[in-house]
Amino acid sequence: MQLWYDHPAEHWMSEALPIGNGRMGAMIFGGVPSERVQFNEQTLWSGHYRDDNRPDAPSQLRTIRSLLETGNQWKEAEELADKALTTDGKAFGAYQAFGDVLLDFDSSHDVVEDYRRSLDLDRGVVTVRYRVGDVTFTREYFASFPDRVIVMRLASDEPGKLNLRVRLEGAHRSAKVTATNDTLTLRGQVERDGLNFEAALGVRAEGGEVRADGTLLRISDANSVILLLCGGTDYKLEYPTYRGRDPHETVVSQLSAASAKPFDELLRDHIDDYRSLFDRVSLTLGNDPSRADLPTDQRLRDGLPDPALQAILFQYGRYLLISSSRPGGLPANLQGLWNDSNQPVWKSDYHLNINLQMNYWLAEVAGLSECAEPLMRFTDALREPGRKTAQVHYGCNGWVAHWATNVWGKTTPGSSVSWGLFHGAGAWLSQHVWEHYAFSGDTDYLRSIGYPIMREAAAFYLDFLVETTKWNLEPTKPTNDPHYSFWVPGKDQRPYLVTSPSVSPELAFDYHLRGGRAFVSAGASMDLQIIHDLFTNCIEASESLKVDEDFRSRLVASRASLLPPQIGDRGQVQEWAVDFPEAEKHHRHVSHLFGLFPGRQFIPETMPELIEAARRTLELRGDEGTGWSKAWKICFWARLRDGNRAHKLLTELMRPVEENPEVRYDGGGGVYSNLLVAHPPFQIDGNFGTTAGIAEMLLQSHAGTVHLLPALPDAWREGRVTGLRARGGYTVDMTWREGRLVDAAVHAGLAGTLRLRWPDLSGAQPAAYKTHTTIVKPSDIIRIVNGLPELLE
Ligand code: FUC
Repeated sequence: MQLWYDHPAEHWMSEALPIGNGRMGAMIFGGVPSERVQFNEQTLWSGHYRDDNRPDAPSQLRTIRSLLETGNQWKEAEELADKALTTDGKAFGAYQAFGDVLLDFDSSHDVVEDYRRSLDLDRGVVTVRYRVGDVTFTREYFASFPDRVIVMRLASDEPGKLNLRVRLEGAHRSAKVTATNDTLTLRGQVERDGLNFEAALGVRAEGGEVRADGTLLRISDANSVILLLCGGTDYKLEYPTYRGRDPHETVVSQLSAASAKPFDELLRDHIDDYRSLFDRVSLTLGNDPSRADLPTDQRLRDGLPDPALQAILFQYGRYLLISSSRPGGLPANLQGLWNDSNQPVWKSDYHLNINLQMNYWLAEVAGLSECAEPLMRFTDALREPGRKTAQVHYGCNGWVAHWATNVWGKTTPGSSVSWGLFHGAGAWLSQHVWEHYAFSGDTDYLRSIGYPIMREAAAFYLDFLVETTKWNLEPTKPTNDPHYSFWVPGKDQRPYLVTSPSVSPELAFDYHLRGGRAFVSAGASMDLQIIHDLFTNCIEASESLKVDEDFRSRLVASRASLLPPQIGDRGQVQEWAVDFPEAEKHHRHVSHLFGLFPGRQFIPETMPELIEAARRTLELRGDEGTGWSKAWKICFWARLRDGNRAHKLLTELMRPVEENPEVRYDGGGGVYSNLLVAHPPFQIDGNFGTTAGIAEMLLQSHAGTVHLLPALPDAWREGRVTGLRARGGYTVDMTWREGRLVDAAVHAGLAGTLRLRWPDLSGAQPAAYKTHTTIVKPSDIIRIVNGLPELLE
């Protein structure tokens, strides 16, 4: 399975091909006669930790809440919140570029033929091949997780043909390069007393000569050349200094260890490691060999039905996660770990109001559970600063985090309440912690790591939630216009628990009484759905662990009092507790459907009204959006079991987008020719979310049932998938033809009760399902052949 092109990349964002080992990443241009390999190391950030919690916040919080309670004082509440709760974000910093490896070949490479640049997803290797006269030159590039280096090999099929200069350039003013006989070293410090960084490039030639010339290396008449790149910083994920040891010793020792290995061994160890993850899942959609022979960018531009290209995009998401998120490292940021700028868009940070979470939606279901380890560790490390923010900022127990974070433990609100006041991030991250257990059944993990994180996130909301008892429940003015009545939760006027203040990520509402537009209210639906999910997960976790009975009872009681999702005048799920119209009808966030996906609150079998309202919400929002927004909508429609609509969104997401660094919020989503998803600009959540969406079309397991092919589109007439994972420890293989499941094997990894659901073969409309329930033990295999289940032991 390959991405391939018949020309070198000109543009970093849209054409270069990414490699990575979960620490370092590189973008390969494949240029001739000059090659640029732009590289990163994921800890290289500007900024630093700063305690910007505001001790004055709790007293103002009381006033903000009372303004929200009295009704129709949205603007006043928002203005005060903007003054009293926000922080200036001065120390936030940004993910940084590290540098470039530059190779300048001699002038014989000015004209080349039979050029091919490819990324082999089956091996995790980029290859560039071309011919100069009768001589074929081949370059291979990969990033090795076991050896912690980026490896490049240049070779020709005739001896002595490689003549080139090798340079190393840093992306910071302070970066200095020094050369010894066969190594270039780059060292510097991020501006304003920031992190120290060091990278080393070791060069080994077979035949010919390598010699230092000032700050570069000259290679003459070599048969082949191996370049090994490694780099690091003195960053450490540890509150509050976030500083560790100087990188020098580690860089030197990693380079010398890798240098001691022959190329073939480095390659073999890389492929073994990579395939141990990648090979777990296979996906075949359609089989038109004529399209596979075309360059990837042409396949995209053609815009023809190309299910096999959709399968490549699915696997590419898995490739990108394996490349950017490995145990011991940091999680994938907004650009994974690829970044060529010191002022990247949104600082290439960790946005927590959808983006970081979306990066990991695929991890468990697509067989890459280990790749989520960085997210778990990162979440765990946010607890300590988050605990302080909960206490100082809100006077609450537990831990809290807001709209975005960095590598410096930022947990306070941002500089504007409009986007920066979203406080559900810690609770939302805790969902991933739970999912890791739901898929693996790993009780030790749950006890020692998962449950403490979740429990503390829940403790925050037990304190933070407010009761609506003393609120103004009456319409402020007798009128039929629902926007005049301030508070009509549940229309039954019983007291509910809500968050206050509260925002629905990045979207304002219009209010009619006194007229105006605001972001801040109480009880935005997303908050309450996230809390519902968190409390449910905590309740189930504490039951599994047989701990914390009292705490569990509190959660059960509070969950029952949360304001439930409301259905508004247009038949939609309300985004806010009041049925406000949204300031932007087609806004990219669809926060109020959290309970549909990634949550598990909206279930077709038990909540048909809410499901219908969710459908209506999506119709009103429309299918357009940024890359990640469209990916989310694929997931939503999959959960609504509408495979054709999910497929429509997938097809639209695969429209080719030209590189343009400007941010577009409306309708610009698509893919670049290197298949990175465009927000625009490039933002990797769209890739990860798409892989998750495709998995969700094929298999679901969030509601206690393993549901096979819940949203198979007509366009995927036949196909096969192996290795998808379902909650409860199952691994699922399926083959379908003519849109019908012909064979499935569900492998049990744990003891339990398997509830299976799959589409009825009759093709009835609306879809009918068959079900089967059975007790399983580890290594049991349940097969469904021609619509009938059998147990293979
Ligand atoms: C969220 C989105 C933006 C962008 C940013 C990184 O705030 O609303 O579209 O994706 O994250």
